[in-house]
Amino acid sequence: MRNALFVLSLTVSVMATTAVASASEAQMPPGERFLGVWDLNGNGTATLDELRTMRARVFDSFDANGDGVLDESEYVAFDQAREGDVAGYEGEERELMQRITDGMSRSVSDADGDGVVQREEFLAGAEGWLVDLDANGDGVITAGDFPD
Ligand SMILES: [Ca+2]
Ligand SMILES: [Ca+2]
Ligand SMILES: [Ca+2]
Repeated sequence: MRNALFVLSLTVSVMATTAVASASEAQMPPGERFLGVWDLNGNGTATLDELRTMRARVFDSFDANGDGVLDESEYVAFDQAREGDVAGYEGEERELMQRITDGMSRSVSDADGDGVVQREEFLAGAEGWLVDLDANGDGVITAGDFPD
């Protein structure tokens, strides 16, 4: 069941055709895990373009009926997947992973407050997400934005 895949392992799964996140992947520090998925060209820097591109893939994989909208029921599966990403972490790492995944929550993503998330709304959410995670304020996400 595709929607049960961990969100932060999605690209890894798609690209490497591995089915599920391994235990070692769940133990990876959140920042490293984030970049492993969202830095699409693997140059150590996740740009706004990469966040938008990857968000489109995440959106499409959870838009079960393909209508370009993530509704409440589709968000149930998405919420479960993000909870799966947070599970296994403790303390500060858990807080960081929670913060990363909360950036895709329905409450954050539903900018116009109509209760559902349109595809473009979800892609546009990449901007605020980047600003939130960009601790050193250089406009991109790198290892330097996460605690050692
Ligand atoms: Ca990159
Ligand atoms: Ca839908
Ligand atoms: Ca940065």
